[in-house]
Amino acid sequence: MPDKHQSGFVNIFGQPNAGKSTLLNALLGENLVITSPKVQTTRHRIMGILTEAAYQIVFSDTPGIIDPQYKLHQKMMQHVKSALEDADIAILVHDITTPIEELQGIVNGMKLKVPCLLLLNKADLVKDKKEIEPIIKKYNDAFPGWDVMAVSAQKKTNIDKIVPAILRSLPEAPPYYPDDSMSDRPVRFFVSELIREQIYHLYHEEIPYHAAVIVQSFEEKEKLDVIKAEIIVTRETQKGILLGKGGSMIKQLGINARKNIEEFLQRKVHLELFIKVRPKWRDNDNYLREYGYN
Ligand SMILES: Nc1nc2c(ncn2[C@@H]2O[C@H](COP(=O)(O)OP(=O)(O)OP(=O)(O)O)[C@@H](O)[C@H]2O)c(=O)[nH]1
Ligand SMILES: [Mg+2]
Repeated sequence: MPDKHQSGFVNIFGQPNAGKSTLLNALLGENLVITSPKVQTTRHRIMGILTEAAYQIVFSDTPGIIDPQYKLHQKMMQHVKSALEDADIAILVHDITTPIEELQGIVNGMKLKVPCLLLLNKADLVKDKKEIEPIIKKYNDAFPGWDVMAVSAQKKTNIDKIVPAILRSLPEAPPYYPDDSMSDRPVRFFVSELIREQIYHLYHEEIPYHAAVIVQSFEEKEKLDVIKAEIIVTRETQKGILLGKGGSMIKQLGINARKNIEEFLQRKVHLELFIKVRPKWRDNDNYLREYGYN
């Protein structure tokens, strides 16, 4: 054992689509949480644990901060609140191409009391690299006392500078989790997320926002895992869109999701998808609980 061991909770916050989940995956070197080009992809607080001999960093990905429009949104913002309460360090992810005022808006509502690392993400989108220094300076001036860095979670630029910055203020403590744990969530959760991710990638307009996914059964057979999952939507018409012409869309969804699930589980998978219509599930406490949005 090294003489000094650091551990703590480093929780990731920011606006929808800023790249929080992509960042967590880059930090872990693994595709643990789902990402998509659409806003409001992440709906839960999801831990991703990074363990080394001298430290354990318990990261939490969180939903993008929004004004709640329905109960599902309220639940999502409760996940953000819980992460605000136990953070030892906050990572704020801000899309470098969006105005500083938007960040100020969410920061004012957060009342952060812990050290903060501000990551200006998507720095790859700044064509003229000479512009980056002045942008960092602008944020340094607006948020005195914070560490500010320009990074690209997607291109993995400056990602290796994040852990050293965290270790400068991570508490000295023994590890919170066994050294082989990756997350606080069970395999079934990640399987349902991988299906939901493909809904975000394949469908447009309201479909992703009206859909929930729940794994009904998961049987480990000798040669493969047999997984049955349900996709819940709010209207019959959405069911039709999900199916597509002659079932072509849901077939594609199954193929894409299965590929990613197999990669995640490192096992062959047989995936069966069912669609259920549950009007207004996003505003119904019982359904929200049933679908894992406690
Ligand atoms: N160009 C560029 N795109 C990025 C970068 N990081 C993330 N993205 C893209 O931005 C989009 C949103 O990324 P996510 O990681 O899902 O964003 P998020 O902040 O977790 O979003 P929510 O969960 O909806 O709050 C995806 O299409 C990513 O591929 C980056 O460094 N550069
Ligand atoms: Mg996310």
